[in-house]
Amino acid sequence: MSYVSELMERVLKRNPSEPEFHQAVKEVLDSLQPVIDQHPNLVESGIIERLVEPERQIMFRVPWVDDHGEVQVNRGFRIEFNSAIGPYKGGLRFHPSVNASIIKFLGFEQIFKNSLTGLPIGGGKGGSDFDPKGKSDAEVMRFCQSFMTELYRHIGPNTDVPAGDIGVGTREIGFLYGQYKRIKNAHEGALTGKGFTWGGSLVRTEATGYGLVYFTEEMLKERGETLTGKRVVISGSGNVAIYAAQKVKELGGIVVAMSDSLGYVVDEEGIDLHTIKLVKEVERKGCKEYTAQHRRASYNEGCASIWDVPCHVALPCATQNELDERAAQTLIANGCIAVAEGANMPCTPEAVELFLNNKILFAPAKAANAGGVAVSALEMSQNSMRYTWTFEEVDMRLKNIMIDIYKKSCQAARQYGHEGNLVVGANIAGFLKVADAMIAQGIV
Ligand code: NDP
Ligand code: 2IT
Repeated sequence: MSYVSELMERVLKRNPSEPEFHQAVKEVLDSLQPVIDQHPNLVESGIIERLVEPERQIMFRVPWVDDHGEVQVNRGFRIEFNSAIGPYKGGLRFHPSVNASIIKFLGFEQIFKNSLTGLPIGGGKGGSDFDPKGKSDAEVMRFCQSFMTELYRHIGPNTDVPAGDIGVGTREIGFLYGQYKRIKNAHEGALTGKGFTWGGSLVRTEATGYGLVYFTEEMLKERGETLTGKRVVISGSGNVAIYAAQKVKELGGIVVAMSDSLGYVVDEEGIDLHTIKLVKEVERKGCKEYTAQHRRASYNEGCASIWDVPCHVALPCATQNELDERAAQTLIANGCIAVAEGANMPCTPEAVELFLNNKILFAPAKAANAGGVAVSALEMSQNSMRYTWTFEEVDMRLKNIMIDIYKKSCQAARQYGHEGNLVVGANIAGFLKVADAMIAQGIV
Protein backbone atom coordinates (compact mmCIF):
# COMPACT_ATOMS: atom_id res chain seq x y z
CA MET A 1 0.00 0.00 0.00
CA SER A 2 1.35 3.49 -0.81
CA TYR A 3 2.36 5.87 1.97
CA VAL A 4 -0.55 8.15 1.12
CA SER A 5 -3.17 5.36 1.16
CA GLU A 6 -1.83 4.07 4.46
CA LEU A 7 -2.02 7.54 5.94
CA MET A 8 -5.58 7.97 4.64
CA GLU A 9 -6.59 4.67 6.30
CA ARG A 10 -5.24 5.98 9.57
CA VAL A 11 -7.14 9.25 9.22
CA LEU A 12 -10.36 7.31 8.58
CA LYS A 13 -9.82 5.10 11.62
CA ARG A 14 -8.80 7.88 13.95
CA ASN A 15 -11.61 10.24 12.93
CA PRO A 16 -14.66 8.00 12.49
CA SER A 17 -17.96 9.45 11.19
CA GLU A 18 -16.37 12.63 9.87
CA PRO A 19 -17.13 12.44 6.11
CA GLU A 20 -16.42 16.10 5.31
CA PHE A 21 -13.05 15.94 7.04
CA HIS A 22 -12.19 12.71 5.19
CA GLN A 23 -13.15 14.30 1.87
CA ALA A 24 -10.95 17.37 2.42
CA VAL A 25 -7.95 15.32 3.59
CA LYS A 26 -8.25 12.83 0.72
CA GLU A 27 -8.16 15.55 -1.91
CA VAL A 28 -5.01 17.09 -0.44
CA LEU A 29 -3.23 13.77 0.10
CA ASP A 30 -3.99 12.67 -3.47
CA SER A 31 -2.45 15.91 -4.75
CA LEU A 32 0.69 15.52 -2.67
CA GLN A 33 1.84 12.20 -4.13
CA PRO A 34 4.22 13.79 -6.70
CA VAL A 35 5.71 16.01 -3.97
CA ILE A 36 6.29 13.06 -1.66
CA ASP A 37 7.98 11.16 -4.51
CA GLN A 38 10.47 14.00 -4.95
CA HIS A 39 11.03 14.83 -1.27
CA PRO A 40 11.40 11.71 0.89
CA ASN A 41 12.37 13.90 3.87
CA LEU A 42 8.69 14.87 4.16
CA VAL A 43 7.92 11.28 5.10
CA GLU A 44 10.91 10.97 7.42
CA SER A 45 9.97 14.06 9.40
CA GLY A 46 6.31 13.02 9.63
CA ILE A 47 5.11 16.28 8.14
CA ILE A 48 1.88 14.92 6.71
CA GLU A 49 1.05 12.81 9.79
CA ARG A 50 1.39 15.96 11.85
CA LEU A 51 -0.56 18.10 9.36
CA VAL A 52 -3.69 15.93 9.52
CA GLU A 53 -3.83 16.09 13.33
CA PRO A 54 -5.05 19.45 14.71
CA GLU A 55 -2.68 21.07 17.19
CA ARG A 56 -5.60 21.67 19.55
CA GLN A 57 -9.37 21.02 19.48
CA ILE A 58 -11.65 22.90 21.82
CA MET A 59 -15.31 21.97 22.38
CA PHE A 60 -17.43 23.79 24.89
CA ARG A 61 -20.95 24.31 26.26
CA VAL A 62 -22.68 27.55 25.29
CA PRO A 63 -25.66 28.15 27.59
CA TRP A 64 -27.92 31.17 27.01
CA VAL A 65 -31.45 32.33 27.80
CA ASP A 66 -33.95 32.94 24.98
CA ASP A 67 -36.58 35.71 24.81
CA HIS A 68 -39.13 33.45 26.57
CA GLY A 69 -36.84 33.00 29.56
CA GLU A 70 -35.99 29.42 28.58
CA VAL A 71 -32.47 28.02 28.89
CA GLN A 72 -30.89 26.93 25.61
CA VAL A 73 -27.67 24.95 25.26
CA ASN A 74 -25.50 24.93 22.14
CA ARG A 75 -22.10 23.47 21.41
CA GLY A 76 -19.09 25.64 20.60
CA PHE A 77 -15.97 24.62 18.68
CA ARG A 78 -12.57 26.06 17.92
CA ILE A 79 -10.13 23.83 16.08
CA GLU A 80 -6.60 25.25 16.11
CA PHE A 81 -5.17 23.24 13.26
CA ASN A 82 -1.72 24.53 12.39
CA SER A 83 0.37 27.48 13.56
CA ALA A 84 3.59 26.83 11.60
CA ILE A 85 3.46 30.07 9.62
CA GLY A 86 1.42 32.36 11.88
CA PRO A 87 -1.33 32.62 14.48
CA TYR A 88 -4.32 30.35 13.85
CA LYS A 89 -6.69 32.20 11.52
CA GLY A 90 -10.12 31.29 10.21
CA GLY A 91 -13.79 32.01 10.54
CA LEU A 92 -16.59 31.05 12.90
CA ARG A 93 -19.67 29.35 11.46
CA PHE A 94 -23.05 29.49 13.20
CA HIS A 95 -25.38 26.98 11.53
CA PRO A 96 -27.45 24.06 12.90
CA SER A 97 -25.42 21.60 10.77
CA VAL A 98 -22.13 22.48 12.50
CA ASN A 99 -20.29 19.51 14.02
CA ALA A 100 -16.68 18.40 14.53
CA SER A 101 -16.37 17.00 11.00
CA ILE A 102 -17.43 20.26 9.37
CA ILE A 103 -15.20 22.45 11.54
CA LYS A 104 -12.26 20.10 11.00
CA PHE A 105 -12.65 20.07 7.22
CA LEU A 106 -12.83 23.86 7.21
CA GLY A 107 -9.85 24.19 9.55
CA PHE A 108 -7.78 21.79 7.46
CA GLU A 109 -8.55 23.65 4.21
CA GLN A 110 -7.73 26.93 5.91
CA ILE A 111 -4.08 25.87 6.49
CA PHE A 112 -3.36 25.71 2.75
CA LYS A 113 -5.57 28.65 1.80
CA ASN A 114 -3.90 30.92 4.32
CA SER A 115 -0.48 29.80 3.17
CA LEU A 116 -1.42 30.63 -0.44
CA THR A 117 -2.20 34.24 0.50
CA GLY A 118 1.54 34.73 1.14
CA LEU A 119 0.70 36.33 4.49
CA PRO A 120 1.78 35.03 7.93
CA ILE A 121 -1.37 33.23 9.09
CA GLY A 122 -1.86 29.67 10.36
CA GLY A 123 -5.07 27.64 10.00
CA GLY A 124 -8.06 27.31 12.31
CA LYS A 125 -11.86 27.33 12.30
CA GLY A 126 -14.66 27.38 14.80
CA GLY A 127 -18.34 27.84 15.28
CA SER A 128 -21.49 26.49 16.83
CA ASP A 129 -24.65 24.58 16.00
CA PHE A 130 -26.54 27.74 17.01
CA ASP A 131 -29.00 28.90 14.32
CA PRO A 132 -29.19 32.70 14.10
CA LYS A 133 -32.22 32.38 11.80
CA GLY A 134 -35.44 33.59 13.40
CA LYS A 135 -33.64 34.79 16.55
CA SER A 136 -34.01 38.35 17.83
CA ASP A 137 -30.98 40.65 17.97
CA ALA A 138 -31.09 40.33 21.77
CA GLU A 139 -30.96 36.52 21.56
CA VAL A 140 -28.06 36.63 19.09
CA MET A 141 -26.26 39.02 21.45
CA ARG A 142 -26.76 36.80 24.49
CA PHE A 143 -25.58 33.77 22.56
CA CYS A 144 -22.46 35.60 21.26
CA GLN A 145 -21.63 36.85 24.75
CA SER A 146 -21.87 33.35 26.19
CA PHE A 147 -19.81 31.90 23.31
CA MET A 148 -17.06 34.50 23.82
CA THR A 149 -17.06 34.02 27.60
CA GLU A 150 -15.38 30.68 26.90
CA LEU A 151 -13.60 31.45 23.62
CA TYR A 152 -11.74 34.55 24.83
CA ARG A 153 -9.20 32.50 26.81
CA HIS A 154 -8.12 30.63 23.68
CA ILE A 155 -7.70 33.56 21.25
CA GLY A 156 -5.71 36.78 20.91
CA PRO A 157 -3.99 38.88 18.23
CA ASN A 158 -0.83 36.73 18.33
CA THR A 159 -2.50 33.39 19.12
CA ASP A 160 -5.72 32.80 17.22
CA VAL A 161 -7.81 35.35 15.31
CA PRO A 162 -11.35 34.25 14.37
CA ALA A 163 -13.60 36.01 11.81
CA GLY A 164 -16.96 35.40 10.13
CA ASP A 165 -18.29 32.54 8.01
CA ILE A 166 -21.84 31.24 7.42
CA GLY A 167 -24.21 32.88 9.91
CA VAL A 168 -21.52 35.17 11.31
CA GLY A 169 -21.46 38.66 9.84
CA THR A 170 -20.79 42.17 11.14
CA ARG A 171 -23.62 41.95 13.70
CA GLU A 172 -22.25 38.77 15.29
CA ILE A 173 -18.61 39.96 15.13
CA GLY A 174 -19.76 43.14 16.92
CA PHE A 175 -21.35 41.25 19.80
CA LEU A 176 -18.40 38.85 20.03
CA TYR A 177 -15.85 41.67 19.98
CA GLY A 178 -17.75 43.70 22.58
CA GLN A 179 -17.63 40.78 25.01
CA TYR A 180 -13.96 40.01 24.24
CA LYS A 181 -12.98 43.62 24.91
CA ARG A 182 -14.98 43.72 28.12
CA ILE A 183 -13.41 40.56 29.54
CA LYS A 184 -9.83 41.28 28.40
CA ASN A 185 -9.97 45.03 28.94
CA ALA A 186 -8.06 45.34 25.67
CA HIS A 187 -8.97 46.84 22.31
CA GLU A 188 -6.82 44.57 20.17
CA GLY A 189 -7.09 42.70 16.87
CA ALA A 190 -8.34 39.37 18.23
CA LEU A 191 -11.15 39.20 15.65
CA THR A 192 -11.36 40.37 12.04
CA GLY A 193 -14.40 41.49 10.11
CA LYS A 194 -14.88 44.31 12.61
CA GLY A 195 -16.83 47.43 11.63
CA PHE A 196 -14.70 50.18 10.10
CA THR A 197 -15.22 52.60 13.00
CA TRP A 198 -13.97 50.10 15.60
CA GLY A 199 -10.91 48.51 14.02
CA GLY A 200 -12.17 46.91 10.81
CA SER A 201 -10.61 47.10 7.37
CA LEU A 202 -12.20 48.61 4.30
CA VAL A 203 -12.95 45.95 1.64
CA ARG A 204 -13.22 43.08 4.21
CA THR A 205 -16.98 42.88 3.56
CA GLU A 206 -16.45 42.66 -0.19
CA ALA A 207 -13.15 40.74 -0.10
CA THR A 208 -14.16 37.11 -0.63
CA GLY A 209 -16.59 37.87 -3.45
CA TYR A 210 -14.34 40.42 -5.16
CA GLY A 211 -11.31 38.15 -4.77
CA LEU A 212 -13.24 35.25 -6.29
CA VAL A 213 -14.07 37.30 -9.36
CA TYR A 214 -10.51 38.68 -9.70
CA PHE A 215 -9.32 35.06 -9.70
CA THR A 216 -11.97 34.05 -12.23
CA GLU A 217 -10.98 36.88 -14.58
CA GLU A 218 -7.35 35.79 -14.38
CA MET A 219 -8.31 32.22 -15.21
CA LEU A 220 -10.52 33.32 -18.13
CA LYS A 221 -7.68 35.44 -19.54
CA GLU A 222 -5.68 32.28 -20.10
CA ARG A 223 -8.31 31.23 -22.65
CA GLY A 224 -8.49 34.69 -24.16
CA GLU A 225 -11.87 35.30 -22.48
CA THR A 226 -13.30 37.94 -20.12
CA LEU A 227 -16.48 38.20 -18.06
CA THR A 228 -17.96 40.79 -20.39
CA GLY A 229 -21.33 39.59 -21.66
CA LYS A 230 -21.06 36.22 -19.88
CA ARG A 231 -24.07 34.65 -18.17
CA VAL A 232 -23.13 33.90 -14.57
CA VAL A 233 -25.01 31.74 -12.05
CA ILE A 234 -24.17 32.28 -8.37
CA SER A 235 -25.51 30.04 -5.61
CA GLY A 236 -26.15 31.56 -2.20
CA SER A 237 -27.10 35.15 -1.45
CA GLY A 238 -24.95 35.77 1.58
CA ASN A 239 -21.74 37.71 2.03
CA VAL A 240 -19.67 35.87 -0.59
CA ALA A 241 -22.41 35.58 -3.22
CA ILE A 242 -23.56 39.20 -3.01
CA TYR A 243 -20.12 40.76 -3.46
CA ALA A 244 -19.15 38.26 -6.14
CA ALA A 245 -22.30 39.33 -7.99
CA GLN A 246 -21.43 42.98 -7.53
CA LYS A 247 -17.96 42.53 -9.05
CA VAL A 248 -19.27 40.36 -11.92
CA LYS A 249 -21.70 43.12 -12.80
CA GLU A 250 -18.98 45.76 -12.59
CA LEU A 251 -16.89 43.73 -15.02
CA GLY A 252 -19.72 43.41 -17.50
CA GLY A 253 -21.09 39.96 -16.70
CA ILE A 254 -24.80 39.22 -16.19
CA VAL A 255 -25.80 37.40 -13.01
CA VAL A 256 -28.93 35.53 -14.11
CA ALA A 257 -29.61 33.47 -10.96
CA MET A 258 -28.95 33.47 -7.21
CA SER A 259 -30.24 31.24 -4.41
CA ASP A 260 -30.58 30.61 -0.70
CA SER A 261 -31.18 27.45 1.30
CA LEU A 262 -34.84 27.33 0.22
CA GLY A 263 -34.79 28.06 -3.51
CA TYR A 264 -33.48 30.22 -6.34
CA VAL A 265 -34.49 33.23 -8.41
CA VAL A 266 -33.88 33.67 -12.11
CA ASP A 267 -33.85 37.13 -13.63
CA GLU A 268 -32.83 37.11 -17.28
CA GLU A 269 -32.23 40.87 -17.21
CA GLY A 270 -29.66 40.44 -14.45
CA ILE A 271 -30.32 40.14 -10.71
CA ASP A 272 -30.93 43.52 -9.08
CA LEU A 273 -28.45 43.53 -6.18
CA HIS A 274 -30.12 46.37 -4.37
CA THR A 275 -33.17 44.14 -3.87
CA ILE A 276 -31.13 41.07 -2.90
CA LYS A 277 -29.23 43.09 -0.29
CA LEU A 278 -32.44 44.54 1.10
CA VAL A 279 -34.16 41.14 1.34
CA LYS A 280 -31.19 39.12 2.65
CA GLU A 281 -29.04 41.60 4.60
CA VAL A 282 -31.61 44.02 6.00
CA GLU A 283 -34.89 42.10 6.21
CA ARG A 284 -33.19 38.67 6.68
CA LYS A 285 -35.91 37.00 4.57
CA GLY A 286 -35.89 34.33 1.81
CA CYS A 287 -34.79 35.27 -1.73
CA LYS A 288 -38.33 34.39 -2.85
CA GLU A 289 -39.24 37.94 -1.77
CA TYR A 290 -37.22 39.18 -4.76
CA THR A 291 -40.05 38.31 -7.13
CA ALA A 292 -42.47 40.56 -5.23
CA GLN A 293 -40.43 43.51 -6.47
CA HIS A 294 -39.42 42.13 -9.87
CA ARG A 295 -42.39 40.53 -11.59
CA ARG A 296 -40.29 39.41 -14.58
CA ALA A 297 -38.20 37.17 -12.31
CA SER A 298 -39.17 33.61 -11.45
CA TYR A 299 -38.68 31.65 -8.21
CA ASN A 300 -38.03 27.91 -7.95
CA GLU A 301 -38.34 25.88 -4.76
CA GLY A 302 -35.22 23.91 -3.79
CA CYS A 303 -31.71 25.26 -4.19
CA ALA A 304 -29.97 22.28 -5.83
CA SER A 305 -31.41 22.78 -9.33
CA ILE A 306 -29.98 26.29 -9.73
CA TRP A 307 -27.26 24.59 -11.85
CA ASP A 308 -29.94 23.77 -14.46
CA VAL A 309 -29.96 27.46 -15.40
CA PRO A 310 -27.72 27.75 -18.50
CA CYS A 311 -24.59 29.82 -17.91
CA HIS A 312 -21.01 30.40 -19.08
CA VAL A 313 -19.61 30.79 -15.57
CA ALA A 314 -20.77 29.07 -12.36
CA LEU A 315 -19.81 30.43 -8.93
CA PRO A 316 -20.99 28.13 -6.11
CA CYS A 317 -21.01 30.44 -3.04
CA ALA A 318 -23.34 28.74 -0.53
CA THR A 319 -22.01 25.64 1.20
CA GLN A 320 -20.11 22.33 0.97
CA ASN A 321 -21.13 19.64 -1.53
CA GLU A 322 -23.87 21.77 -3.07
CA LEU A 323 -22.80 21.00 -6.66
CA ASP A 324 -22.80 17.28 -7.47
CA GLU A 325 -22.00 15.11 -10.47
CA ARG A 326 -25.43 15.55 -12.04
CA ALA A 327 -25.19 19.31 -11.71
CA ALA A 328 -21.70 19.23 -13.22
CA GLN A 329 -22.98 17.21 -16.20
CA THR A 330 -25.78 19.73 -16.74
CA LEU A 331 -23.40 22.69 -16.56
CA ILE A 332 -21.04 21.10 -19.09
CA ALA A 333 -23.91 20.16 -21.43
CA ASN A 334 -25.17 23.76 -21.26
CA GLY A 335 -21.82 25.19 -22.38
CA CYS A 336 -20.34 26.35 -19.06
CA ILE A 337 -16.64 27.20 -19.51
CA ALA A 338 -15.54 28.08 -15.97
CA VAL A 339 -16.41 27.12 -12.40
CA ALA A 340 -14.87 28.94 -9.43
CA GLU A 341 -15.58 27.93 -5.84
CA GLY A 342 -16.59 30.83 -3.57
CA ALA A 343 -17.85 28.50 -0.84
CA ASN A 344 -15.55 25.97 0.84
CA MET A 345 -15.64 22.58 -0.92
CA PRO A 346 -18.95 23.26 -2.74
CA CYS A 347 -18.25 20.78 -5.55
CA THR A 348 -18.28 17.06 -4.80
CA PRO A 349 -15.15 15.08 -5.82
CA GLU A 350 -17.12 13.52 -8.71
CA ALA A 351 -18.13 16.97 -9.99
CA VAL A 352 -14.53 18.22 -9.79
CA GLU A 353 -13.30 15.21 -11.73
CA LEU A 354 -15.84 15.86 -14.48
CA PHE A 355 -14.79 19.50 -14.77
CA LEU A 356 -11.11 18.59 -14.98
CA ASN A 357 -11.68 15.79 -17.49
CA ASN A 358 -13.77 18.07 -19.69
CA LYS A 359 -11.20 20.88 -19.60
CA ILE A 360 -13.58 23.26 -17.86
CA LEU A 361 -11.58 26.02 -16.14
CA PHE A 362 -11.86 25.04 -12.48
CA ALA A 363 -10.79 27.19 -9.52
CA PRO A 364 -10.70 25.34 -6.19
CA ALA A 365 -11.93 27.10 -3.04
CA LYS A 366 -8.55 27.26 -1.27
CA ALA A 367 -7.22 29.43 -4.06
CA ALA A 368 -10.34 31.20 -5.33
CA ASN A 369 -11.95 32.26 -2.05
CA ALA A 370 -8.73 33.20 -0.22
CA GLY A 371 -9.48 36.91 -0.69
CA GLY A 372 -11.57 37.04 2.48
CA VAL A 373 -8.91 35.72 4.79
CA ALA A 374 -6.25 37.71 2.92
CA VAL A 375 -8.02 40.97 3.73
CA SER A 376 -8.51 39.67 7.28
CA ALA A 377 -4.72 39.41 7.49
CA LEU A 378 -4.50 42.97 6.14
CA GLU A 379 -6.93 43.97 8.90
CA MET A 380 -4.53 42.40 11.42
CA SER A 381 -1.64 44.41 9.93
CA GLN A 382 -3.61 47.64 10.14
CA ASN A 383 -4.59 46.88 13.75
CA SER A 384 -0.93 46.32 14.65
CA MET A 385 0.03 49.60 13.02
CA ARG A 386 -3.00 51.37 14.52
CA TYR A 387 -3.60 52.72 11.05
CA THR A 388 -6.14 52.33 8.25
CA TRP A 389 -5.58 52.05 4.53
CA THR A 390 -7.98 53.49 1.96
CA PHE A 391 -10.46 51.33 0.06
CA GLU A 392 -8.33 51.61 -3.09
CA GLU A 393 -5.16 50.58 -1.24
CA VAL A 394 -6.73 47.44 0.24
CA ASP A 395 -8.52 46.56 -3.00
CA MET A 396 -5.28 46.84 -4.95
CA ARG A 397 -3.49 44.57 -2.45
CA LEU A 398 -6.37 42.08 -2.64
CA LYS A 399 -6.23 41.99 -6.43
CA ASN A 400 -2.47 41.48 -6.44
CA ILE A 401 -2.79 38.65 -3.90
CA MET A 402 -5.42 36.87 -6.03
CA ILE A 403 -3.29 37.16 -9.17
CA ASP A 404 -0.30 35.88 -7.21
CA ILE A 405 -2.28 32.87 -5.91
CA TYR A 406 -3.37 32.07 -9.46
CA LYS A 407 0.22 32.22 -10.74
CA LYS A 408 1.63 30.21 -7.82
CA SER A 409 -0.98 27.50 -8.27
CA CYS A 410 -0.38 27.27 -12.05
CA GLN A 411 3.35 27.13 -11.52
CA ALA A 412 3.19 24.37 -8.89
CA ALA A 413 0.85 22.31 -11.08
CA ARG A 414 3.27 22.64 -14.01
CA GLN A 415 6.34 21.85 -11.92
CA TYR A 416 4.83 18.65 -10.54
CA GLY A 417 3.49 17.36 -13.85
CA HIS A 418 -0.17 18.41 -13.69
CA GLU A 419 -0.25 21.47 -15.94
CA GLY A 420 -3.61 23.25 -15.85
CA ASN A 421 -4.85 21.40 -12.77
CA LEU A 422 -5.37 24.13 -10.17
CA VAL A 423 -6.61 21.64 -7.56
CA VAL A 424 -3.24 19.92 -7.49
CA GLY A 425 -1.38 23.23 -7.96
CA ALA A 426 -3.11 25.04 -5.06
CA ASN A 427 -2.69 22.07 -2.72
CA ILE A 428 1.01 21.75 -3.50
CA ALA A 429 1.81 25.47 -3.40
CA GLY A 430 -0.07 25.90 -0.12
CA PHE A 431 1.51 22.80 1.38
CA LEU A 432 5.16 23.54 0.55
CA LYS A 433 5.37 26.76 2.55
CA VAL A 434 3.81 25.13 5.63
CA ALA A 435 6.01 22.03 5.28
CA ASP A 436 9.17 24.18 5.06
CA ALA A 437 8.22 26.02 8.24
CA MET A 438 7.40 22.79 10.06
CA ILE A 439 10.73 21.24 9.10
CA ALA A 440 12.61 24.34 10.28
CA GLN A 441 10.80 24.33 13.62
CA GLY A 442 11.54 20.69 14.50
CA ILE A 443 9.17 18.02 15.78
CA VAL A 444 6.53 20.10 17.60
P1 NDP B 1 -23.64 33.74 4.70
O1 NDP B 1 -24.19 33.22 5.96
O2 NDP B 1 -23.48 35.19 4.50
O3 NDP B 1 -24.49 33.19 3.46
C1 NDP B 1 -24.66 31.84 3.25
C2 NDP B 1 -25.56 31.63 2.04
O4 NDP B 1 -25.55 30.24 1.70
C3 NDP B 1 -27.01 32.00 2.31
O5 NDP B 1 -27.61 32.44 1.13
C4 NDP B 1 -27.58 30.67 2.78
O6 NDP B 1 -28.99 30.58 2.60
C5 NDP B 1 -26.86 29.71 1.90
N1 NDP B 1 -26.73 28.40 2.58
C6 NDP B 1 -26.17 28.18 3.79
N2 NDP B 1 -26.24 26.88 4.11
C7 NDP B 1 -26.85 26.29 3.08
C8 NDP B 1 -27.20 24.96 2.82
N3 NDP B 1 -26.95 23.97 3.70
N4 NDP B 1 -27.81 24.71 1.62
C9 NDP B 1 -28.06 25.72 0.75
N5 NDP B 1 -27.74 26.98 0.95
C10 NDP B 1 -27.15 27.27 2.10
O7 NDP B 1 -22.22 33.00 4.52
P2 NDP B 1 -21.00 33.38 3.59
O8 NDP B 1 -21.46 34.01 2.34
O9 NDP B 1 -20.01 34.09 4.44
O10 NDP B 1 -20.38 31.95 3.28
C11 NDP B 1 -20.75 31.18 2.14
C12 NDP B 1 -19.66 30.16 1.84
O11 NDP B 1 -18.42 30.85 1.59
C13 NDP B 1 -19.35 29.19 2.97
O12 NDP B 1 -18.96 27.95 2.39
C14 NDP B 1 -18.14 29.81 3.66
O13 NDP B 1 -17.38 28.85 4.35
C15 NDP B 1 -17.40 30.35 2.44
N6 NDP B 1 -16.44 31.41 2.70
C16 NDP B 1 -16.78 32.58 3.35
C17 NDP B 1 -15.86 33.57 3.53
C18 NDP B 1 -16.21 34.86 4.16
O14 NDP B 1 -15.35 35.73 4.21
N7 NDP B 1 -17.43 35.07 4.63
C19 NDP B 1 -14.47 33.41 3.08
C20 NDP B 1 -14.22 32.20 2.33
C21 NDP B 1 -15.18 31.25 2.18
P3 NDP B 1 -30.01 31.10 3.76
O15 NDP B 1 -29.95 32.59 3.71
O16 NDP B 1 -31.33 30.54 3.36
O17 NDP B 1 -29.49 30.54 5.04
O1 2IT C 1 -13.34 30.36 4.91
C1 2IT C 1 -12.74 31.45 5.11
O2 2IT C 1 -11.66 31.68 4.58
C2 2IT C 1 -13.38 32.45 5.97
N1 2IT C 1 -14.50 32.21 6.44
C3 2IT C 1 -12.69 33.72 6.28
C4 2IT C 1 -11.71 33.54 7.40
C5 2IT C 1 -11.08 34.80 7.95
O3 2IT C 1 -10.34 34.64 8.92
O4 2IT C 1 -11.30 35.90 7.42
